[in-house]
Amino acid sequence: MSKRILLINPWIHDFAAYDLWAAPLGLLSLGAILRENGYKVSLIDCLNPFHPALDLQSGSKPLTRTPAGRGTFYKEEITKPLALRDFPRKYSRYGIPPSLFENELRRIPRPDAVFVTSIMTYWYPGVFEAIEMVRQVLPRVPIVLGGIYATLCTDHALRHAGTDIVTAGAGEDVLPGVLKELFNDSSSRIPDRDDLDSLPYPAFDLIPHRDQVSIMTSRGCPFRCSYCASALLSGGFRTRNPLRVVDEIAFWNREFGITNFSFYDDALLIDRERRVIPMLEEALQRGLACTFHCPNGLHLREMDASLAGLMFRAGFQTIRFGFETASARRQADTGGKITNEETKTAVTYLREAGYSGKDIGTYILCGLPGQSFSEVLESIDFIRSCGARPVIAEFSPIPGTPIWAEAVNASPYNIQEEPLYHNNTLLPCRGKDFTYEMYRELIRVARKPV
Ligand code: B12
Repeated sequence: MSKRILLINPWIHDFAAYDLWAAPLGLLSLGAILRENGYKVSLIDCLNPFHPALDLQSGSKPLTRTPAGRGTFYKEEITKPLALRDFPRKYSRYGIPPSLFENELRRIPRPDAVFVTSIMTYWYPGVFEAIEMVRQVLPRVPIVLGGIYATLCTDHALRHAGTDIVTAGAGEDVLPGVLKELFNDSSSRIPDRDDLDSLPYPAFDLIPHRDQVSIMTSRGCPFRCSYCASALLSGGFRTRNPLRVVDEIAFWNREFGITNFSFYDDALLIDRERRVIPMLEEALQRGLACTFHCPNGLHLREMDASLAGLMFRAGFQTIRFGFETASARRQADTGGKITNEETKTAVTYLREAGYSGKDIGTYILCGLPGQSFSEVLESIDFIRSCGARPVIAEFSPIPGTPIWAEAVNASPYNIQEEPLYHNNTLLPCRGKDFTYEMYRELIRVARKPV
C-alpha cells in the first residue's frame, strides 16, 4: 500500500502581504518527486485565494485579482506576538480561516506523514499555527518541517517548531534521509539536485484553481551580494536547458490553460546567450501567447537593445530590477553587480524597446546598516532621472549572510534570537536618525508618477 503524504503551505502572519505571484514552488517540487516514488500526495494551501468556501465568509473584503495572476489574500486581524507588541501596525493572518483548514484536515484521507514548508524567516508563527492544528487533528502523524525559515534559522526551528523532523537545505538532498527515517524507505530515487533538467515539473496540478504558474530556470546565483541568502539556500549557480523550460511552459499552457508565468530565479538574465535569449526565441517561435512576470529583481547589467526588444516581444510584462543604491561605495561594498552608468544605459534600452517608465520597476534597498535617509532619497532621484520607477525594498536581515554581523550591531532589536525582528516592515537595522516618518516620506516620493 502506498503511503500518503500531505503537503502544507502554511499561513503568513505579518503586517502586510500581497499575492505577488506567490506559490509554494519548493514544496510542489518535492511533491512531484514523491509522486514519482509512488507516494500518494495531497496539498492544503493555506494561502489559496480561490478556496471555494472563502466567498461564504461574512464580513471580509472581496479579494481582488488582476488578469496578470496576482492579487490580495484573504486576511483576518490577529493579536500581535509579544515581540512586536509595540510596533504600531495591525497584524493579520493571511490565508484561509483556520476553520477551513481544520475542515480540510478532517476531510482528506489520514496521511502517513505531513510535510510543511516555510518561506520568510519572520513568518514562522503562521507555520507554527498550522503545525499545532495538525497535531490536534492528526495526533501521532509525523510532521516534517523544511524550507527557507527552517534552513536559515534551523536552531530556532528545532527548539520551537515542535515537529518530528526539521530539515535544512534543498529537499532533493534531505528527502532520502527523511523517507528512510519515516518509512524505512531506502529505495527512493531522488533526482540529482545539480541536474535541474532531471527534476519533474512541480506538482502545480495539486492546486485546482490557479491563474499563474511559477517557474525556475536556474538555482542559485553567481553573485555574492552581502545582503542576499541565495548562496546559503541554493548553493552554486546551475541552470536548466532553456528548451526544456519552454517545454514546461508549453505543458502548463496546453494542459491547464495557464498564460501567466512568474520566474523565481535569482539570476534569470545571467549567461543570457545560452539561457534567456534561446528560451524567449523558442517561446516566440512556438507561438506561445503567454505573459511573463519577474517579481524578483533581474540583473540590469545584462540588458542591451536586442534583449530588451526580445523581452518586450515575447510578453515579459512585469519586470523588476535589483539596483539597490546609487552610492558607488555601497555598490562596491555590497557586491558590485551594477553601476549608475550601466543602469542609465539599460533603462534607455528598455524604453526604446517599448516599456514605459512605470513598467520598469527598480528596487532600491532601504534600511541597510549605516544607510542614511539621503542615500535612499538620492537613489530614488537617480532612478527617476533614468526614466524608471523606483520601488522601495525594505531590508530584511538574514542570518548567515555576509552583512549579518553588521546587521546585528546596527539593530536595536535582538535579531539573533528572534526571527520576528527580521521583518522588513520594521526596518530593523536603520540608524537612530533614520526615523519612520523619513521612511514614509521616501515611500511618498518613490510613488510619484514617473
Ligand atoms: C520568489 C521569492 C519571493 C516572492 C514570493 C514567494 C512566495 N512563495 O511567497 C516575492 C517576490 C513576493 C518575495 C517577496 C519578498 N522577499 Co523573497 N524570495 C523569493 C525567492 C527568490 C525564491 C523562493 C522560492 O520559492 N525558491 C524556490 C524553491 C524551489 O526553493 P525553496 O522554497 O527553498 O524550497 C526548497 C527547499 O527549501 C526545500 N523545502 C521547501 N519546503 C520544504 C518542506 C519540507 C518538508 C522539506 C523536507 C524540504 C522543503 O526543498 C525545496 C527544493 O529544494 C527567495 C530566494 C531564494 N533563492 O530562495 C527570496 C527570499 C525568500 N525573499 C526574501 C526577501 C528579503 C523578500 C522581501 C522581504 C523583499 C523586500 N524587501 O521587499 C519580500 C517580502 C514580502 C513580504 N510580504 O514580507 C529573502 C528572505 C528574507 C527572510 N528574512 O526570510 C530571500 C531568501 C531572498 C534573499 N534576498 O536572500 N519573495
